[in-house]
Amino acid sequence: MKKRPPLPLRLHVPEPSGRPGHPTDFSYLHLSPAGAARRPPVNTPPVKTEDLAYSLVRVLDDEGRAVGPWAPKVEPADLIRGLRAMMKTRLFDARMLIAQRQKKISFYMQCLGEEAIACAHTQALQPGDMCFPTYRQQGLLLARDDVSMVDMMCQLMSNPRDPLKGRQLPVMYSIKRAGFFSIAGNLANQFIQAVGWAMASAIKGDTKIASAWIGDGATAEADFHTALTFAHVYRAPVILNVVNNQYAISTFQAIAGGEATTFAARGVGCGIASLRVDGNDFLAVLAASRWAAERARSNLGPALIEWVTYRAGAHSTSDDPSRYRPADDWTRFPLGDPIARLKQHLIALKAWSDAQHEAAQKELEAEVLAAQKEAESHGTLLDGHIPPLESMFQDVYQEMPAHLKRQLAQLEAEHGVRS
Ligand SMILES: Cc1ncc(C[n+]2csc(CCOP(=O)(O)OP(=O)(O)O)c2C)c(N)n1
Ligand SMILES: [Mg+2]
Repeated sequence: MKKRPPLPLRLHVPEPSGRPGHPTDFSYLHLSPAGAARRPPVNTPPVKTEDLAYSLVRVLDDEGRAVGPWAPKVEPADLIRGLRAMMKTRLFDARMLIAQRQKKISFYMQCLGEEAIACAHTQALQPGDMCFPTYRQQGLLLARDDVSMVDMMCQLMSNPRDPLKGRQLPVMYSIKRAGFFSIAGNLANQFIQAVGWAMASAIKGDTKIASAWIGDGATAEADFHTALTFAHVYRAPVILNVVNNQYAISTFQAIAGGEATTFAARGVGCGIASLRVDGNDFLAVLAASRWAAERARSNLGPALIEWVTYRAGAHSTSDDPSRYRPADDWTRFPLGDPIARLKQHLIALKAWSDAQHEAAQKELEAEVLAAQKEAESHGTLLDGHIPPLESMFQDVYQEMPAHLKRQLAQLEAEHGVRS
């Protein structure tokens, strides 16, 4: 018998199902109907969550009803608070995007379409818990009453009232008392930091948990996998959030490994209880976040949650998504708009109305505008109001060493700064 010549080997390179001019085929998402996914007890062993890592936890159905075992017990007042937080986040983003175009800010990143994830998650956390966010979780701050929009805007404008004194890129907030760890531009390190913080909390016998954040693209970094190993081995009290918004700048999520499996399935493989959840469904986000938080708080170990959502806007102000995907892609995304979905639910409950929605929109618009006016009164990038030069010598050492004292004196002599 003649031997068949060996097959030439080839690699598989995933391709997105949509391109400019070609509408995306979203069937790759493998959605489950609302209410279909089961809700296991919080002490379920990780291996028993396998089916939930491949299906999709959803609560809100197409009519805006809350259905199935994940429907959370929640007061309409808290849902209204959540709705307003999402609306405020969207308005804040829209205004800051314009401010960047007006050159008042050097750079901006919106979370358009992803607002439910941060705004609902924050309702499942307690004071003292610590989030290790990426640049797309501004909703964690905007959902809180104790964080000033003016301070956030001053950080974006790098003006003298910037609490971070111009030392961070715009958007890279740091507000410890609000449970918001300093954002780093280096992707994925949030995950190991969060797991380490959670382990320290347990070592101290504290009661605070950590919440780690990462995007679909950044899961391809080694830090993600290191974090999963430590979280699993020591049962660290941490929630591991993977925000799958379908893109990492222009790169489709399949390139980071979301084509033949799910990001949630990474957790199960590492011995971590995992869920894949509709990230545009405020109620599902709240229910899954509570489940994971209770698990972490009860020494039952970490949980990984893949939030399925869509990055409706550009990656950042330096990006133009119409170059690599259909410009109207978001309008076809099957999980819809998180604000519209919660609004529909509240109206169905008779706890909200179109008129109330419109009034809230106007009120929040005025609030964001007033904050912007106040922030701009401290200066923007346009008028060159930056933190004083001598501030770069501050907060570095407890006692300023001799060489820095010399440099500061030199600066004073040359530029007339106060020492
Ligand atoms: C270690 C590292 N590699 C690359 C980059 C450049 N970079 C910034 S954002 C980004 C895409 C991240 O995508 P994803 O993790 O999906 O998060 P998303 O922006 O979609 O929220 C890349 C590659 C970086 N900041 N850090
Ligand atoms: Mg992404």
